[in-house]
Amino acid sequence: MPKQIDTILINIGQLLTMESSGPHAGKSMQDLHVIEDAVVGIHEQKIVFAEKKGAEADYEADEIIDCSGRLVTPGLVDPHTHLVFGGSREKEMNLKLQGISYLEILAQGGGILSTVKDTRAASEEELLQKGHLHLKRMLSYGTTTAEVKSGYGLDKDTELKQLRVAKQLHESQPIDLVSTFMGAHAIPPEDKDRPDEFLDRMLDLLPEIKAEELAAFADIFTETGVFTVSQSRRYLKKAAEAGFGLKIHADEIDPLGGAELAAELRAVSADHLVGASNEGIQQMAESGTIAVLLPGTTFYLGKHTYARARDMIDAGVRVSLATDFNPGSSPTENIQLIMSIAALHLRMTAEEIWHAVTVNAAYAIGKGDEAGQLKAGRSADLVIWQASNYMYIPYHYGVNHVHQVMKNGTIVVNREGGIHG
Ligand code: IZC
Ligand code: ZN
Repeated sequence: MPKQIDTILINIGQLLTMESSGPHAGKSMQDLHVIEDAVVGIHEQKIVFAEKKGAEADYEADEIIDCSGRLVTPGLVDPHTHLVFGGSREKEMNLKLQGISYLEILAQGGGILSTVKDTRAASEEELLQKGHLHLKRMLSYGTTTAEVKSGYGLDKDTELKQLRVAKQLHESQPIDLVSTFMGAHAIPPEDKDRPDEFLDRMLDLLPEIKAEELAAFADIFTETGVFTVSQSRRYLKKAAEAGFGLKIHADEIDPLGGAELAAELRAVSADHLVGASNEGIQQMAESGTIAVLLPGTTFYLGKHTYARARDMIDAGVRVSLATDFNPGSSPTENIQLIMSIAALHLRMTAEEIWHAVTVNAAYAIGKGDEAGQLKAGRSADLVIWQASNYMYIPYHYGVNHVHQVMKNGTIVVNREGGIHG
């Protein structure tokens, strides 16, 4: 008697299961296992099998999805976003054209601080509606799990408001969200001359955030004109003591030693790393801290020096990629575009890139056991692409290659289209 299950995907041209017992480090990111002519079985929201054709022989399904030779991969994981915010910053584009830098705009009370003003003024309802719009777009590009940071409040009420909105968003739309408390994103104008007292006030929020289960991670912007390495060390140590996983905005613009700090504190991830030193890279390889690279931000800031992904991979670092979706330095929900920029400017291969947006990204947000891989028992989160092979996605840039997105066994995005490549 065949076993009855909900759904079988047949005629998969290429299947990437990304099956792995941990994040891929360094050169092993090149080892991509591709199954040609594959099938995937799904029952009660979970994967039953994801294998070569033939595995379906013992099963019958209520629904057959014919993939007609398309590529199928795990749902993508975007491990660094700032997607809950008020307002937008299109007016800063002209300032950039005049040669005013990101940190100069911030020092003049714009940049992050302009979004802080708008986020403080926005109601919870407004933030929710806006968040829904952005998440709908992220999902349409194939993202089924994402991280989201607070940090546009910089006061108790607004930080908690942002985190509560993120929790409601997690519960009310398909993308699974992991929250990070980033009260240490900038120094608000009212605390301009007392950054340490400001950080203490943000640390005081940790017990409440923990009790309400509003965030799993704490993060800080370690940068010139924002927080120093020693302020960051003190802050993150307290956050770790309070039970939070650690993330750091490290060496984004100026090389301050953020990578070394991340390794020293055994942070789960260090993000940006454009200016990371050789020592910092080596230490991250040893500590297992995942590098979350954000090349869309470098591109959008109009810079020509990108994070040294090749050196990181050679040194054995676990590398991941994210959009950094935010209203200032990376206004895009499109992780496929980031995959193309990673190929062109980080010189990462397609094989490395697929690890960076699935399994490694999931580990970077503490979800390695749940997301980023297709294997029996896991949630059926997957993308059916309008392409026949995995190399095609970073290659044909700036457009959306999604055919269908499945979340927990249900098709949640359906875009008609042919097959490229
Ligand atoms: O709103 O500018 N780098 N934080 C640190 C950001 C970029 C987000 C922003
Ligand atoms: Zn960021």
